[in-house]
Amino acid sequence: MKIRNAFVNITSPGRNFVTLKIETDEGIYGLGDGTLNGRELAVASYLSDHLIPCLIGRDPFQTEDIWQYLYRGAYWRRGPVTMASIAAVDVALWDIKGKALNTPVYNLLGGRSRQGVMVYAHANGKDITHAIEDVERHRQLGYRAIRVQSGFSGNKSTYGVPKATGRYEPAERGLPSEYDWATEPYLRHVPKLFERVRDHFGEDLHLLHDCHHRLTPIEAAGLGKELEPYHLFWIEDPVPAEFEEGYRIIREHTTTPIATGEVFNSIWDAHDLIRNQWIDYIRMTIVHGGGITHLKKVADFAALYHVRTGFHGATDLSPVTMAAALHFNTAINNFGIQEHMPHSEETDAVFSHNYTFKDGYMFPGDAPGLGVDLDENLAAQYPYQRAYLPINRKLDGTLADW
Ligand code: GCO
Ligand code: MG
Repeated sequence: MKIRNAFVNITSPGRNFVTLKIETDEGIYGLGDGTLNGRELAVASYLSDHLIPCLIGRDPFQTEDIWQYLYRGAYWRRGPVTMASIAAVDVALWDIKGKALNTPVYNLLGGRSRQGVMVYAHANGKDITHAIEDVERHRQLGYRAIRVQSGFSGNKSTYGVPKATGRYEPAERGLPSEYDWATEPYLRHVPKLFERVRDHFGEDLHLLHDCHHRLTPIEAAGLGKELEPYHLFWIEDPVPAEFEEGYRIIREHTTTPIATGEVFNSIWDAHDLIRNQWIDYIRMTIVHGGGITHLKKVADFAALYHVRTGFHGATDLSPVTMAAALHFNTAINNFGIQEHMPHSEETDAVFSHNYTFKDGYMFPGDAPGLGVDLDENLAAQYPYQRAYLPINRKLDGTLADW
């Protein structure tokens, strides 16, 4: 079998997605996700202008060699644009391989290691009372693990909580909008939030929280300590994740588990964090981490240090990535949890898929390959729309981490 052609699809059914479709001379095709929130067109160009010409005529079964060719062969390694582009190719090739061998991708990665993939949902509210209502709503939907974010006095708006009513969506159309940020009221607020949530729901639920890169190591260490009585599943991205040694300070002070890495794109971003056991969960996922081929190596390395996976799964990761992650999570031994932020109906209509949700677990389905398809006619009805993640400023105007 040979790769005959490949092309990039950009569509915006509620939000932007970049999808690579690789076609073979035997009529089998595969899909890969290359969505990089707010930088979609850079990946599309990297794929169309630089990668696709190198793929034509190659054997799509050679996932390892093609990965090495695109990674080592470029000389310029790593970085989110490069690695999302390589991931799009890699995942499309695994999809082709599964379809050609008539088996779901999880069977190519070791087979089933578990019955289902535990996922966590997002609950949020403009204050603690509304957040508790949203936790209850998700509990009734069957979720056993719930991330909780809430607004607090001292900040007009914050990460994870929609500004107006409606779903929370990370990117907003148009140019970047601006939010304000004050650390002190946030640090006073979060322990109260989890005290109330635990009081209300007891110990049965797994509770998670995303600090979204906003604290200093010593602030995060203090927060982790104050949260210990509420037994969180994790706190996520307590400090900007490229600052690896910051995690050592957090670790020295608290036993609250730590997750990070959704912005990582290489094993070298996580190497010290893992080998020093400064984190418990690695969040780098398939689309931003160079695809299945690279993530398999990362997961195996992490397993040596009792670090488990907790893949990023916000709405900017397309259903193609969700499917790939579910196959991956089904097969590896050191799976921890998977983030699940359901896509809009428009997105699900453009990307029909075989994966399902029931009682807090997701299942990849048994269709050959990944079990996702792209309705190109419907996709064409949703042209790309410029969108960005917001930016964050301290109350005096200083630019801060979003
Ligand atoms: C999460 C993330 C997202 C990101 C977004 C960036 O944990 O789900 O932090 O909300 O901000 O995916 O594109
Ligand atoms: Mg996050």
